[in-house]
Amino acid sequence: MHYKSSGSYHGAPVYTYKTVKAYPHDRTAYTQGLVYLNGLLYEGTGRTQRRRSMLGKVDLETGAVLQKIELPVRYFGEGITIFGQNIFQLTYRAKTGFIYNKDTLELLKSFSYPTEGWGLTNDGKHLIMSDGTSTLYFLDPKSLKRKRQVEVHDSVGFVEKLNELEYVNGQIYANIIPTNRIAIIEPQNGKVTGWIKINGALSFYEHLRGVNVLNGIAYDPDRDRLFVTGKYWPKLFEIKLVAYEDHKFEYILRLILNDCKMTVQNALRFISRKIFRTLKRLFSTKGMGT
Ligand SMILES: [Ca+2]
Repeated sequence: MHYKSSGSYHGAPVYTYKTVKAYPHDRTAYTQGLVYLNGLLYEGTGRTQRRRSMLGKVDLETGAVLQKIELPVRYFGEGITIFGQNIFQLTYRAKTGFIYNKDTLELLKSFSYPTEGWGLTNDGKHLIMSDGTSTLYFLDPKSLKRKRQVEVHDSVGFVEKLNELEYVNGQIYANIIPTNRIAIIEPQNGKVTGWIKINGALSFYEHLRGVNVLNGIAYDPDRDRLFVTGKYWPKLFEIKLVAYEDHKFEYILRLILNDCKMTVQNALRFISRKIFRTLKRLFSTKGMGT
C-alpha cells in the first residue's frame, strides 16, 4: 500500500480534500459526464453489459434519476456539458456528439468531430473537450468547429488520459484515468497548476463490491460547491480542497483506517463462513445417523 507523498507533484502543489457531505449515487451508473445546475445533477453514462448509455437528470439529495433518455445501443456515451438551453454529449469512438434541449432532454441534432470523445465542459464561450490524449480542444458552441487547442503539461512532460472535465473558477479540472487524481489546468496554456488526490473516499468494502475509478466532477458556482463521484460509486461527495502538506497525517490515517476496516471485514467474513460450514457439517452428520 502506497501512502507516502509530498506537498508537490511534478512541480505543482498537491491538494487533498475534506468531505462536506456524502449523497447517494446510483450504483449501476457507469458515470462518464457530470454537471450541476440549479439544484439538479445531470449525468451521462456509458454503455455496459446490462444498460445502454444514458443521459439523465438526478436529484442531488436522493440520487434518484428523475428523467432520462437512452442512447441507441451502438453509442457509448461520454462527457456532457450544459451551454445555454442545450446539453451537449460526446460519444466514445463514433465521432458523433448529440445536442439536447436541457429541459425536455429532446434530441435536437447531432454533430461530428475527428477524434475519440472523452470529457466535456465549457468556459461560457467555448465548449472544452478531451479525447484521451493530453490535448484539450476549444469548440465554438454554434458551429462546433475547433477554435484552438492546448497541450496539457506539467514540469515533467505532457499529461495524458484527460477524461471528465469541469470548469471551476477560471481553471479546468480533469480526471486522469485510471487514477484517483484530478489535474487543475490553466486554460490559456495547458499548464497544470495543481493536483487533487481523491484517494480514500470509498471504503475497501465498497471497492470489493466492484466500484470503478473516479470519473465525475461537477461544480455549483453559486454556492461554491465541488462534487465528485465515479463509475459504479454508491456515493457522490461534496468536497472542499485542502493543502496536502497541512492534512497529510489525516489523509494517511484515512487510508490506513480504510485498510484496517477491510482487514476486519474480511476476517469476520472468513470466520463466519468457517462457523457456518462447521455447523452445517455437524447437523448433516447427525441427520445421517437417524
Ligand atoms: Ca463535469
